[in-house]
Amino acid sequence: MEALHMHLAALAIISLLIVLFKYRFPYFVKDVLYTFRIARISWRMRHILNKRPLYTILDCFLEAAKKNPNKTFIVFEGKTFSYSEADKWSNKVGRSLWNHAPVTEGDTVALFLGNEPSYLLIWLGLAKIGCAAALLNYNVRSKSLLHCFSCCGANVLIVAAELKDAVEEVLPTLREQNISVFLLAEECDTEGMESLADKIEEASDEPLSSALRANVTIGSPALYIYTSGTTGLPKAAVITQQRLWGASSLQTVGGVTAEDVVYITLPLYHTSGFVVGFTGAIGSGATIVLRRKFSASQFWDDCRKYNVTVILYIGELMRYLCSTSKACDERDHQVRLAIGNGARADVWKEFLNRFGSISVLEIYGSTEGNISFINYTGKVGAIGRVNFLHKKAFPYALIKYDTLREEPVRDHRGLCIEAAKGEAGLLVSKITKKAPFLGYIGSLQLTEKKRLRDVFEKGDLYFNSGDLLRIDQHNFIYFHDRVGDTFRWKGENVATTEVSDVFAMVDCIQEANVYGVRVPGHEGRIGMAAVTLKEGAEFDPASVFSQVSGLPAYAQPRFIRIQDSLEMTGTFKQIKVKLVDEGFCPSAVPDPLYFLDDKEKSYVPMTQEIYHAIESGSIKL
Ligand SMILES: *[C@@H]1O[C@H](CO)[C@@H](O)[C@H](O)[C@H]1NC(C)=O
Ligand SMILES: *[C@@H]1O[C@H](CO)[C@@H](O)[C@H](O)[C@H]1NC(C)=O
Ligand SMILES: *[C@@H]1O[C@H](CO)[C@@H](O)[C@H](O)[C@H]1NC(C)=O
Ligand SMILES: *[C@@H]1O[C@H](CO)[C@@H](O)[C@H](O)[C@H]1NC(C)=O
Ligand SMILES: *[C@@H]1O[C@H](CO)[C@@H](O)[C@H](O)[C@H]1NC(C)=O
Ligand SMILES: CC(=O)N[C@H]1CO[C@H](CO)[C@@H](O)[C@@H]1O
Repeated sequence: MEALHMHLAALAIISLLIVLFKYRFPYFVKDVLYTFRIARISWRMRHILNKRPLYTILDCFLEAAKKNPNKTFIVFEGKTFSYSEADKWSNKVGRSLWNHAPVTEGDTVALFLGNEPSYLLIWLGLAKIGCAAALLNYNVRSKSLLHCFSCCGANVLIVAAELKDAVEEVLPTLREQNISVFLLAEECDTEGMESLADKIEEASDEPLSSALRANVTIGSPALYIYTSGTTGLPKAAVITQQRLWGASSLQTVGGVTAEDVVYITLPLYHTSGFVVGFTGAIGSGATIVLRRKFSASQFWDDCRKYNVTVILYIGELMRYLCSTSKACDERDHQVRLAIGNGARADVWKEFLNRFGSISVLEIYGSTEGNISFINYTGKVGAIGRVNFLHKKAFPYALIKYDTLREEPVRDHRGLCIEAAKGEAGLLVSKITKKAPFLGYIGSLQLTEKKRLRDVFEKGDLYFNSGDLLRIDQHNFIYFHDRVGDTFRWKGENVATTEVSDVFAMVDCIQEANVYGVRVPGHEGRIGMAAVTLKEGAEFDPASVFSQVSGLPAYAQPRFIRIQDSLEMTGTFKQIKVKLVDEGFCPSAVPDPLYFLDDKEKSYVPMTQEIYHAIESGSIKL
């Protein structure tokens, strides 16, 4: 009896200690498990990178094609390609380019194509002859297209049939530079452009000798991906073979296996679509369901039709899915994992609410950046957690940032200052051998702009992410805003996404793009919003005002501009620069304009009179 009591007491004490420990360190187990998982994946990665001969993503594909030739690799508009078919077709591509285009190992070929299987198969073909691909955004035209093309150093351009017109526009310049242009069609009668589809058709599908790519190393470029900034022209970031493996392993982090079906609706010219989706699926051996364009109304139907288990998202895509009208079968699907970035806490919650318990792998990172976080704790809204070992391996910090001057705050010694817990700070990560910043091709100046020196010591070197993050008391990391997406008014920082989220709650409003505009005689910028209305809805000034009045006065948009549609980049990022430049003068803005009238406690139509009153200072803002 006595012994039993002793045992029970001991048990009680141990339980109490466990409870106390969990209370004090609630995330200890998750942190440890995560660390183990990452350590295991890093170990596997090192093993892959150290293999001799070199083992690239292409080798991984070839191995899968040998092992499971009949397994479905790509599904597109009802057509399927098995691993073996994809292998053969890409042999034809590689061979026809080798024979007809002036390319050899180490060259770069630019791809100007929409989402279609050829995109993926041409990349495989290029990899087989040791060439890199530059993934041109199919929305760019004229000057921008020429800029993107020439900055990657390619001498060959492959164009989708439907994009022929866009290339014809710039063809004279391309011909001057002796660029070979191939059209992905059976025939082509434009002078200076050759057809490619017929050449691929004729080429043999026999394997290409690995001697053609014998000089490829782990540091060779595999891809050039353009990052779409909101200002200036796009920049080409180099994705080496090593980096390609690194980013492709995200599916492994999420536990994706060869049993999975991955649904790609994001454009293939971006990292999320091409690397996280396509080469990631090669890494995990999964099947890919590819779609030409994202469609919110078709999304779940496709998932059901093709037994999709893994989806890729960006924040806006999640928002679009949540704004579709409810369907009774919207939880009827097999999707278990969503991989992506940019999910805002409210949309994320709503997404789980509506579409069932889908595990969300939210990744923070950028195409060219050197630091990444993932959410492993199941905390909705957080992009990750400060983890001692992660921070030791990849030193990073959040530093105080002056959003008005758009530069880090520096102390009297000229060094940066770490942001306090709970305060938004600029994420910078130390550039080291393990975490290099490879920069943008052909632009030292742009590369230099992303480098930050003298951060904590004279002479040190960091990568400037351009993102403001926040770390809370429990060490959870949250995305706050892009640096360019914050403006300062009356000495306060306004995060534009925060204000747009408020507009999303107004009945009549479909979408809002919030930005800051300059006012004569004032420091900083005042808030303005471009909005679109829901179909058939009227602008309702009173209800807009009642939502907006919940914001601090400095964050309330003083002007609203109603547009038919909001201009976006290819990945649905809102374009603000033009709107900022156009400002709020009624004679310069072609759309209906409203002004927040303090006295009326509502939005009133903006007039030339009000504009002059603001200019002269008789209306105080
Ligand atoms: C793949 O399919 C072909 C033709 O249907 C068949 O001859 C072959 O044995 C299959 N290969 C494997 C490994 O199942
Ligand atoms: C243009 O390219 C062709 C082969 O593609 C080559 O024979 C020719 O010399 C090049 N001309 C110039 C001016 O570079
Ligand atoms: C590989 O590099 C060596 C030395 O630079 C060169 O001689 C050889 O031609 C290259 N191989 C190919 C396939 O380009
Ligand atoms: C999806 O799964 C069901 C049940 O397992 C199966 O009958 C169907 O053929 C699958 N569809 C596809 C496109 O693989
Ligand atoms: C991230 O958080 C979500 C909470 O929605 C959770 O479902 C998911 O499993 C988490 N991701 C990982 C990899 O743990
Ligand atoms: C943490 C992180 O993303 N580190 C990356 C830094 O860059 C190298 C190579 O470019 C990658 O291999 C690392 O994964």
